Amino acid sequence: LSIGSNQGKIVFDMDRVTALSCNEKVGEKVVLKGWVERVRTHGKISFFDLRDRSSVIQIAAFDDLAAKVATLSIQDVVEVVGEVKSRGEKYENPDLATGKVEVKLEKLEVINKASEMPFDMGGKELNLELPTLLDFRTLTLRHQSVRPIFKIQKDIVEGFRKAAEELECTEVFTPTISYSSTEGGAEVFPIDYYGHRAFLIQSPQLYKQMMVPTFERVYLMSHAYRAEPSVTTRHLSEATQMDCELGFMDFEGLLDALEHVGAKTVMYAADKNPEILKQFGVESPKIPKKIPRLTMREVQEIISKEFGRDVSREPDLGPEDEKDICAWALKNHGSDFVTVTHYPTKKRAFYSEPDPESPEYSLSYDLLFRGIEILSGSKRIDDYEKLVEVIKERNMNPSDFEMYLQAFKFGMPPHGGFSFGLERITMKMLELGNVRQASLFPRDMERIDQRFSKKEEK
Ligand code: AMO
Repeated sequence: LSIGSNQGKIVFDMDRVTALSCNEKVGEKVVLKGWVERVRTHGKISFFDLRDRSSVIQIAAFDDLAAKVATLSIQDVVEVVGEVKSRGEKYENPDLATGKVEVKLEKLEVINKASEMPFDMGGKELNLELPTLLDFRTLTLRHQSVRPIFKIQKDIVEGFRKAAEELECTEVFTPTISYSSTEGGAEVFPIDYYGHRAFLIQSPQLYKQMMVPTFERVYLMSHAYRAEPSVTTRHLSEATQMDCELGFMDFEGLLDALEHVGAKTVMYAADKNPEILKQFGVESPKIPKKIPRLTMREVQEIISKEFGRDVSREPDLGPEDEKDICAWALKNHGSDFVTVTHYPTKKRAFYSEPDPESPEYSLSYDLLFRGIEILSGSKRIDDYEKLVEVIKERNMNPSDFEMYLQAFKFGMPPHGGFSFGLERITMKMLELGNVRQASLFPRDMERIDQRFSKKEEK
């Protein structure tokens, strides 16, 4: 391929080098471009940290140039010309990927000036309350304590994609505007679609099932919208789901598949980012060869016995139960994962297949990770008549599911699947306190980018 004036060489800015590449350029004159992260002035000597897409590097300035550096503001966009120098052992910074070198400034140009920061952006940590962290999102996303969250998130996606490809799934791209609600219930955003009623999807569920007769095995990444009626640390109104749907699978096969994809996804991201785990003070996930698998009722028995809370008659697991059973799995099985199966049929979405041996429980499962559900799924009802029946039983109208039901009318194999919540995995991977920290621009009932003002709410 030879596109553009560089004849296909992947260098779009011939003169410029990246911060990280300076490790190999001691003694060379370089041009760097980026953002000012931190400025330190000591009279005739000034230093600043320059950040670009690769890393951060220290720029050292003397005399007149030191005075010019002293006038820089944090987040100014600058161009630097200088010579790469070895720092010498005494001045090395082991915390920095470029810590053995620095650039001796020869020329400094401010490309675009930044306004004064509303808070201190120069420190290692950003000590801000969550609302402020989100109010100034375009600023805080640049900070060294926030940026890595989204680096590891990108690797979680990469790991998921690799694992799904190993299962011979084909990636598909499905719509987020739907004729019917997906999961049922009240948590759906209706929209006005050219004067017709439509909904934002609560999950890509119906579309991934419809793709089984086309590709047999599919995977996808999709935004999903839930009109969550309350503010919690684990719910977003717009979340990212990573889904698989697999044809000709039995229940055991589905459990094997979800555990394989789950383990591969988190381990891939952890193995690729040991320095980020270290920065956040967390360990790599512990995933044994045999992940503990329990039915929901078994979980309740363990909780009643080991934690002294009688939850045996509860219809579902609550957040406290998820925490407790994960603590139990870590202690007894050295596992950060627990697979829980057989949730009550009534508690699951209409498409979940009841267990033929005891139909009040479904062939469903959740995967818990470090105290929270990160995945959910089930074997599906694949019989057309049965599906129409359950839709009616749940007071929904089969005519709202016309396209979906069409797929079942014309040859649907036994199948099932699962869905991971990307932000939830990211949150637990780095042990963040709130799922909003794992979303670039989180939506909840109190904000879309900006907080809804009190006046607007009235
Ligand atoms: P479920 O509703 O459990 O299942 O969603 C799947 C996974 O997506 C994540 N998730 C969320 N994350 C943040 N905020 C939310 N509001 C939110 N809702 C869900 C969770 C959850 O485990 N169609 C089924 C999946 C299937 O059967 O294949 C479904 O959507 O990590």
